[in-house]
Amino acid sequence: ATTTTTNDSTFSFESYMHQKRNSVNQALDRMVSLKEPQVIHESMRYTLLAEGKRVLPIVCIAACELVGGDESTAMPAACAAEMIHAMSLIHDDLPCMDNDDLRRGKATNHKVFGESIAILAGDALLALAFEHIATIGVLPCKTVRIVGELAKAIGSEGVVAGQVMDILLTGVPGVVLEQLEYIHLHKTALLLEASAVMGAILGGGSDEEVEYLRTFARSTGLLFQVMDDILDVTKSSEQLGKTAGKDLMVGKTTYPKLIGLDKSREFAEKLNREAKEPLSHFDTEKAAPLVSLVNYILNRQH
Ligand code: GRG
Repeated sequence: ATTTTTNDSTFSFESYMHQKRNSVNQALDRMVSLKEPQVIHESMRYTLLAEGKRVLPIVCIAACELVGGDESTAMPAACAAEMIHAMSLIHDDLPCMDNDDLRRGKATNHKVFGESIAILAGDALLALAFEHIATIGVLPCKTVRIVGELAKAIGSEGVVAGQVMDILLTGVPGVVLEQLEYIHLHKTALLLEASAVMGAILGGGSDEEVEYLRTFARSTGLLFQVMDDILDVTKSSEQLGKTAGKDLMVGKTTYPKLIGLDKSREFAEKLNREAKEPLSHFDTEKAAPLVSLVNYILNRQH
């Protein structure tokens, strides 16, 4: 088991993740109950409640706890981040985007509910995310700040921008490192950043603490994608004869393709250090969950 030893205690990351995942799953279940029209709520629940790592909500909650807040204060924003993540997965899988058949170990949303309902389920999850944040019951100035952070992170200069660049550059020869980094930063890192920042704001963190958590999450988000690219190659070569990974998919640029496996691993190490540095400004024991999360991303095998 992965454990992080701090001054006088040992922190168990597995049990922390397990406990947080359970409370997030329960909150999500409550927030999107089955009501009329039945089919749209079924479709929303189908992807949202399917098994996922829940990295975004856990980072939101852990950031809130790190600055002295508690889990329940962060929960609406944590669930909002997961709702937006789920809606982006539903839309990303559509035939007009990545045209995927499988997600979270199940048939994709549009395969089960049809394209119209899948698009609408994504739209409704996006709206619901902001509804939950708006009714959070904290000081209005905090609500306004986190609404702004989240909206900026996902709009046409955020996740959407990343997806647009991904579409425009897929299949184009000569994609450069800066373009690949732009895609990963926007598609993946900015929503993680918003999750951490929302948690820190809700937990009452100072501006300095909020910025430390922003830097942590940005580097962690990039690290997640670099590791994904590396795993794709290592998994593909392990599974010779089986279906090749995404890396071998026509037209997709990845870090190992651009700079090779060794340099990709070096880059991951650099991001690992950059993710942990801002956490060194907090109490070691309190920062253990987020430090362990970085280790988990760095060491995950699937
Ligand atoms: C956000 C307004 C808005 C629109 C969406 C379709 C689209 C625009 C963007 C695509 C975003 C996308 C699919 C990014 C990839 C993010 C990512 C890291 C997915 C994999 O996440 P995991 O591995 O999945 O954490 P689980 O299932 O564990 O949650």
